[in-house]
Amino acid sequence: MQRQQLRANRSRASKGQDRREDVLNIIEQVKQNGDQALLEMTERFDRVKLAHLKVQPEEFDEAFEAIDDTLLDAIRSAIRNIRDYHERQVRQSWMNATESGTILGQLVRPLERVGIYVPGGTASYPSSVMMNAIPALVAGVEQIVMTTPPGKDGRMNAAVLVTARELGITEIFKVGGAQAIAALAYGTESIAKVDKITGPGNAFVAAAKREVYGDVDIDMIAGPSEVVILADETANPEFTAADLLAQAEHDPLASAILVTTSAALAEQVQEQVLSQLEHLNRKEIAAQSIDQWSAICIANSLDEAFDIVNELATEHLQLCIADPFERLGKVKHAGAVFIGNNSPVPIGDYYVGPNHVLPTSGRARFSSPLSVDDFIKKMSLVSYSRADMAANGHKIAALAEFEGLQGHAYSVKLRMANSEEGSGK
Ligand code: HSO
Ligand code: ZN
Repeated sequence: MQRQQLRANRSRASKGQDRREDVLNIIEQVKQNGDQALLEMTERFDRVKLAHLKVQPEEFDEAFEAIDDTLLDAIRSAIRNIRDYHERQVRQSWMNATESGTILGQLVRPLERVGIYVPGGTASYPSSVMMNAIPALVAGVEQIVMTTPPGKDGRMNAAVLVTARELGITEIFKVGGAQAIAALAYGTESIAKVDKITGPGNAFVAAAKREVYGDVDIDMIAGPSEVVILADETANPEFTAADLLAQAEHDPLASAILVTTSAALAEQVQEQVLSQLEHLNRKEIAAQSIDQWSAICIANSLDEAFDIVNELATEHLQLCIADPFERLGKVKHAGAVFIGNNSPVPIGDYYVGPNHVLPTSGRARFSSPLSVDDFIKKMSLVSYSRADMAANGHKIAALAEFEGLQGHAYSVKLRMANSEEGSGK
């Protein structure tokens, strides 16, 4: 595969996303008819007539009964690890006082109300609940509401409900698609408007998020999953192939790329991919991703391999090379970097701590994993001292006068006069 083709790889993110007309229509209906519109659309799109939009207390009990102890234990351990990791991201407010008595600072505040969208069907993942809710909880967000489309029997994925309950989220509504995004953004009788919407979704959800952005904040719009594995002759071909397929099985549009300095490894991985593919339950999906969006690149040197990796700015990067920590400085762009033989992407998808919501489609050039920072905002704080006003007021007034804003200049000059007379504080 040529470099140019690799670059074209990014364009797959925009495939099949032309839903604007339909979405605008849905948003309008939700704005006008609120809960009634949600119930009607759930009947039309999800084929279920609901008695309640909101998940009822007994549904949580049923969900706990439906899942086995091993899964519950795994959910609890994952929550603990992810919480520990995100707690390290918390920013403190700060204030700094100078000798002349001026105090400057930055106040950190959590968002008040956040909406998390959880997709339905086979992509209704408890891990998505953890990855979106935990940074919000750690940031101190007090109100978290979740929406997810119900199954045809009117129920929700039991593990999703259990995970939400373990996190203390009980405000959950059975509504999906663009109508859920509209409800979160503008509010209905039963769903109060939020400040920010996060979480993955299909093309309708992504298009709706784009439309409501500005009225509320949104997280980044996720494209199909990607992995780039940079491997030398020390890498294990069987592991490498399994890791490529673990990404490919996500989506027919997923991309799994091996960049290697070893022609022998390339050959072995190719064979392994084809044989392991046969054993996957999502073989058809993975096969499409492998055929259309995946590649094995043989680089002439490790430096060239890193150039390719940086050009791809991939969501997940695995470094399966000798002395990876010594070469880490060469990695410029990736959503998350996994190092060594025991660090396949799924450990990060589920368990060890970092967030699995990562920049895709080359956006790792300029954006970061979902984090506590996405659920806070900052306010500036200024308390200027009389001494500093007396010393610097004329400079501020000069800037204001240059901009033709006499009112600005006057408000400063008044203080200067005040401080010269020595009255006031
Ligand atoms: N690899 C996906 C996250 C995920 N994997 C969820 C399994 N479940 C996007 O980074
Ligand atoms: Zn995954």
